[in-house]
Amino acid sequence: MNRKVFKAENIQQAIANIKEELGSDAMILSTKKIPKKLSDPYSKTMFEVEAVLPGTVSKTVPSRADVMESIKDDIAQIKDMISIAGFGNGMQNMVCNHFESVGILASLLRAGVSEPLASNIIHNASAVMDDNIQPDEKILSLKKYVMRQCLTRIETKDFFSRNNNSGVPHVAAFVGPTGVGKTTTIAKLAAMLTFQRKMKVGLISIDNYRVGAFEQLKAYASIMGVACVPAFCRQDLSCALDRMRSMDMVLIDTAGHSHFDKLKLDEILKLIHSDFAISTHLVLSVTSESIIIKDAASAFSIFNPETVVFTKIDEIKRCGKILDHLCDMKLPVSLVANGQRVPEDLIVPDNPGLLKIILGKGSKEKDDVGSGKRTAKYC
Ligand SMILES: Nc1nc2c(ncn2[C@@H]2O[C@H](COP(=O)(O)OP(=O)(O)OP(=O)(O)O)[C@@H](O)[C@H]2O)c(=O)[nH]1
Ligand SMILES: [Mg+2]
Repeated sequence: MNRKVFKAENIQQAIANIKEELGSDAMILSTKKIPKKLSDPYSKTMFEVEAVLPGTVSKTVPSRADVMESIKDDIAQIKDMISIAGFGNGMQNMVCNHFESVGILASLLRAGVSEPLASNIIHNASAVMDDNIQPDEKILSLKKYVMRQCLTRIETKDFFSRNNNSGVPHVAAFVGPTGVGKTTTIAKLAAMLTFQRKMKVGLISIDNYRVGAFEQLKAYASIMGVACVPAFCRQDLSCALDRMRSMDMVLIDTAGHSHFDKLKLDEILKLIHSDFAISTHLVLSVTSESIIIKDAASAFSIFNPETVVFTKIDEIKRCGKILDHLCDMKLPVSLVANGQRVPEDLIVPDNPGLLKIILGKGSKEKDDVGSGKRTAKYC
């Protein structure tokens, strides 16, 4: 017999046995981990290594393509192990306890999901997995459970789909730190609502802080043929809303301020949160450091935002941190902006679409976990 399977408690021992029996020229065809039987407390985890003598490979191996495929898989697994080895001990323990999770865990980490969240997801997914499942099906099944775990952590809301049935326009204000893309997102959204959803849209700028802020919004509004007015005090805002009462949707652009500037945030809050029924939407750029996003989300929570908008996903390679932020914020995502082009670069994601965005970047081409197209449009 040319091919032989060697069983041992570890790979090194199996290789030693192969060398002893087949000689040091023997070629390894495959390796497999056989988990210990849960029903037998005395059973041990074993490894199976399949080996063959060199001159006999072509007769025994079904095809060269199969061998190449198996080598590719092994290399991919080694790469995954190496990438996980760069993380803390917690990750390595996780892999030891859930050997089948190597590839999926590496995908989550490569996508930018934090170590604690990635291990929590794998842990929960493994816990609900059927123990009696065949080893071959384990990886596929684990992927399915991991996707479910991720989906339970995200929520989307097509907030701006509502048409005006109530007789009064829905008024939505966009708040957030400086330069995150509030004005640009409003321009994109106004175009989408006007031209795709056939809604009557009005724009109001209450940004009296930055020079040229109103002109920026007005320029977009003029191109679209949409009404746009400034409002720099409560009376102005009241008049502006009165003028726009026949609209379906009124979008309010606010001034960007540092999340540390409580006074400025309070000024905006006083202006928009009093007699007016205005929903707020928090705009955050994914290019900001995670700690800044976290602090900003906390500071802007005084506005009690109904949804969050993530911008500039085109500027980063890995969007996994969005999953971490959604776990903290517990807000539905209404929009995702993926570029500077107005109106094209705006996505209204559904849950699977958002998950593809979150996990899509950084994952391997053929990996099921997050194989979505980065710039897929969901409008
Ligand atoms: N790459 C990229 N750039 C974007 C995106 N959204 C907005 N920008 C750019 O970000 C810059 C700031 O955009 P604004 O819309 O002015 O940001 P803002 O939040 O209104 O800024 P302030 O009003 O000053 O707080 C502009 O150069 C936009 O073109 C996006 O999704 N991707
Ligand atoms: Mg602005």
